[in-house]
Amino acid sequence: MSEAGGGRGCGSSVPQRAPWSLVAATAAFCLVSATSVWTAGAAPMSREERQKLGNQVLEMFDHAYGNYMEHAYPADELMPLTCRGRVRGQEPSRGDVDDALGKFSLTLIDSLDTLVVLNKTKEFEDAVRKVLRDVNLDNDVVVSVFETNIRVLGGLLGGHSLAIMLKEKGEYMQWYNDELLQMAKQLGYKLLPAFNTTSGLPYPRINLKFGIRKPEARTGTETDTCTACAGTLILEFAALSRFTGATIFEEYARKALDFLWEKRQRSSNLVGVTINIHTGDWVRKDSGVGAGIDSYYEYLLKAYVLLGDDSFLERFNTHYDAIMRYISQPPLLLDVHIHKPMLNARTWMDALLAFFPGLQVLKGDIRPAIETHEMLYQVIKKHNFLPEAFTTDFRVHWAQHPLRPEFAESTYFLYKATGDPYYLEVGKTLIENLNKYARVPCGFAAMKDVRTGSHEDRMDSFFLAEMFKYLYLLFADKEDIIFDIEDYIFTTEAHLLPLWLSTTNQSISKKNTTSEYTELDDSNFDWTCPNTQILFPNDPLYAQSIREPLKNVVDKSCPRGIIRVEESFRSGAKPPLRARDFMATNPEHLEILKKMGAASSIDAEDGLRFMQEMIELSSQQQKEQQLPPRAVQIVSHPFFGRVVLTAGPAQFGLDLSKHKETRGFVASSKPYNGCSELTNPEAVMGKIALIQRGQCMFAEKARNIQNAGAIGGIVIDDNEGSSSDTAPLFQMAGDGKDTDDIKIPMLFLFSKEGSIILDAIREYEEVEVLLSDKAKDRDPEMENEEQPSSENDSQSAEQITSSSQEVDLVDQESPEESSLNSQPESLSPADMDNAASVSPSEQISNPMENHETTSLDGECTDLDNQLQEQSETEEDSNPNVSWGKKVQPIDSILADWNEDIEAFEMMEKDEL
Ligand code: DMJ
Repeated sequence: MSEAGGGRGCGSSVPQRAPWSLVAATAAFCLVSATSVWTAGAAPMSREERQKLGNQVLEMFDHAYGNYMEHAYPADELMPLTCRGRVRGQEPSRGDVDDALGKFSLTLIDSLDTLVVLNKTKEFEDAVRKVLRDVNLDNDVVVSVFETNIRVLGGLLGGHSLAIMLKEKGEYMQWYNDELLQMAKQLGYKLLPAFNTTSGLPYPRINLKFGIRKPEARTGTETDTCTACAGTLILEFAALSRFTGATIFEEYARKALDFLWEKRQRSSNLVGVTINIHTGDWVRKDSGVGAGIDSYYEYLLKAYVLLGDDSFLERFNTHYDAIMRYISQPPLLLDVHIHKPMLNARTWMDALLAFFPGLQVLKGDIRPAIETHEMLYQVIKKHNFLPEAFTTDFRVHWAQHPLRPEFAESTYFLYKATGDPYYLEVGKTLIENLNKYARVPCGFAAMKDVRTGSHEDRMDSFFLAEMFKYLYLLFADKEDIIFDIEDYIFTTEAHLLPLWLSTTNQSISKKNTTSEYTELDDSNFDWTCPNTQILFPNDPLYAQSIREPLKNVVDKSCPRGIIRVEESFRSGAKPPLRARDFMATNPEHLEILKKMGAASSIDAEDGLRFMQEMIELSSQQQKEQQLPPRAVQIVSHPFFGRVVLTAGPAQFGLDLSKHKETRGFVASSKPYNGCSELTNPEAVMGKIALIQRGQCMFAEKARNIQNAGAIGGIVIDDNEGSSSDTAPLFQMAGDGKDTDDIKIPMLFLFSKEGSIILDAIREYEEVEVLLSDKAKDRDPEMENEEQPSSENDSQSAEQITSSSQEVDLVDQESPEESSLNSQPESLSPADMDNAASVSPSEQISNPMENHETTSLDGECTDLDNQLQEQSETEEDSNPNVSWGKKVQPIDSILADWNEDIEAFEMMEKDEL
C-alpha cells in the first residue's frame, strides 16, 4: 500500500480543481489501496501460493520469449507451430492483421518493459542493445499507424522510461544515453505524414520508408479509419513530445482527438466504429466499447490522468454516461446505433471489450466492472478462453482466440481495487488454461477454435507485452518489483509511461475549445477516484455479493430476457420481446408483434430491432446447420497432445461429433493420392491413412483406404503453402451418390497443417494422432513423464523443423514429389475435388467463411449441463481418463436448435 497515497485520501475528497499531478497520483493510488483493506470473503491466497504462481508466470514468459529469440528473432513474430519467424512477404498474407508487422523485430520491442517488470534486468539490458544494433525503422513496408504507435512507439517509450529509471538507480543501464528515445523520435516523425488530412485524422496506414504521398508508398488512398485507430495516439505522442520537447506530436494527437469529439453524435454522445478521414462522416454508425472504438475511450481517461487536462475527463465522462445509458445492459455490453441508441446493433459481443471492466475500475465505477468481468469469466470457464465473439446467450460466434490479454488486464485492476482473492483464483485459472491448451513445444499458439482446441501458427507480440505483465503483477507484492509501479500509467499495450511527464513541457497548447469545459461540474469527480474505504464501508464481501447472482449466468441457465430486465423490473414494465424468445404459438407474443410499429415510437423501435434480430438469427441458424471444424491432435512423443491442428470435416463417413474420437498411428497411402486400390494395404491396415488431395473425389479416396483396412483418413491439401490461417476451412462433400458405405472418419488438412504431421513422421516415424470434434486434455501420465521445459520443448520442435528437409518420408513416393506431380492433366468434374469444377452436389461447402463460425455448443440446455457435470465428475474421480472420456451431448444440442427452427417455420406460416 502506498503510504503517500494513504495520507491523501481520494474519492469525494479529491479537490475539485486539483493540480493534475495530484489527481494522477491519487488515481494510481486508488487502484492499490484496497488490497490491505480486505479482511474477509473468498479464502485468502497465501504468500507462498502467490509466489509459486508468480514463478510460473516467469517460466511461461521464458518459454515464450526464449523461443521467440531463439527461433524467430529478428523476425517480427514467432510462428510457434512451425517454430520459425513470421516475415512479412514470406508467408501468405493474412490481411489487415499483417499490418502490425514492419520488419522491425516487433516482439522484441513490445517485450522491452515486460522484462523489467518481470525483474529480468540483465535480459532487458541485452534486449535494448539488440534493438539499437539490429532494428531498422526505415523499411519499405506498409504498416498500420495505430499498431505501430501502440506497439513500437509505445514499446520504445516504455523501454526508455524504464531504462532511465534503472540508470538512475545506479546499477544497470549506466551506458544508456536516450538511444531508445531517439529511435522513438525517428519513428514519430515517420508517422507524422499520416496526419496530412484536412480533418487531422490520420490515414490508417503508412509506408515506413516512403510515407503516404509518393507513388512508391502503396498507400494513401484509404478514406476511412476506425475511431480507436485515430483516437489512440495521445499517450505515446504526448510522452514523446514531453520527453523530447518536440511539441508537434502532442499537437497532432490532440487535433485528431478534438475532431473525433466534434463529430460525436450530439444527441446520444456516442461515436461510430469507422469514420471518413476526409469528410468526418461516420461510415459505420454502430457503437460499442469493443473492437474499433475501445482504446479511444481508454485514452481519454488516461490522457486526463497523464496530462492533467480537464477537457479529457469532461469528454470521457460525457461518453461514459452515454455508454452506461445505452450500451451497458448489465452484465452485457451491447453495440447500439449512434442515432438510435435504444436499438441494438448486434446480438453478439467481441472479446476486445474485456478491457472495459479495467477501465471502469480506473473510473471508479466498480459494480458494473465486477458484473461484466464475472459474465466474461463464466464464458471463459465454458470455453477455456474468451472466443473472439460470443452471442448474448453465450454461444460462440467467432471461435478464434489470439491469446488476448484484455481479460487478464481487467482481472488485475479488479484485484487491485477490491483486494478480493477471488481474482487471484481467476488469474490462476488463466495460467492453467494457457499451459494446458495453448502451450506448444515452441511457445504459445493462438487458438484457432476454442471449441475444438485447435491451434493457429501465431503468437502475437501483445501476448508478451501485456499478458505476462498483468499476470505477474496480479500475484506480485510490492517488493517483487524493482520499481514503484504506481509511478507509471499503462498504455493500451501495457507499456509504462511515467506520471512525472505531467509536469514537464507544459507549454504545449491545450485544447483550443477548452472554454467549453472550464466550468467543471462537481459530479465529474464523484467517481473519478473512489476511496475504497467508502466503496466497501462495512461490507468486505461487496464484490462477492455482486458476483453471486451472476454465478450461473452462462452455465446453468439461458439468460433469455436478461437484457434490461433490471430496468423493466424497476419500472414495472415488461421487457421487450426479443427475436430469440419469440414463439409463434404464444398469443401474448403475437399481440406484441401486432403492436410493434403501430402504437408508439418505442414500439416502433422494438419492432425494428425485432426484425433485425430475426434476420441475424436466421442467417446464424443457417450457418449452424453446417458442420463445425474438427481437430487432429498429435498425441505421441514428444507432442503428447500439445499440438492441435484445425481440420475440415467430411459430409460422409463416421461423424466424430456423435461418436467417440478415432485414435491411431498414421501411414501414407500408396498411391499417395488414394485414387486407386492401395498397393500398401499392410502399411495402412489399422492405421489412419494420409492421402493427398486431388485427382479424384474425396469419397473415392475414403473407399480405397477403407478397403485397405484403414481406420480413418486425413486428406492433405495438394496446394502447397495453403493454411487454415489464411484460407477458409471447408467440408469435404460426397460424390453425389450414396456414401453410407463409408464408415471411417475422414478429415481434411491444409498443406501447412498437413506438413506438420509429415515432418513429425520424418523425425519420429511412429506418429499417433487423435481425430475428434474437440481436442482432448493432454495425457496426464505422459505429461508427468516429461515436464514442460522450454529447453527440451524447443529442442524437439527445432529438430522437427530443421530435419524436415533431410529425411525421406516413410512412404516410397514422398508427398512432396507427389505434390509436384499431382496436378491433373485436365480438369473435369469427375476427377477433381475442387469446388469450382464439380456439380452442386459435389461442391465443397464452406461454413467457416468470414470467420463468423457459429456455435455447436448447447450451453443453455439442462441436459447439456447434466452431461457436462457427469463427465466432469468422472474425470475428477479418475485423473487418467481424460483421453476420449468426455460425453458429447450433441443430441440435446440438435434438439435445442430444432426447437428454434420450428419456431421460425411457424412464424413463416403466419406470414410475418
Ligand atoms: C492490443 O494490441 C492492445 O491492447 C489494443 O488496444 C487492442 N488489443 C490488443 C490485444 O488484444
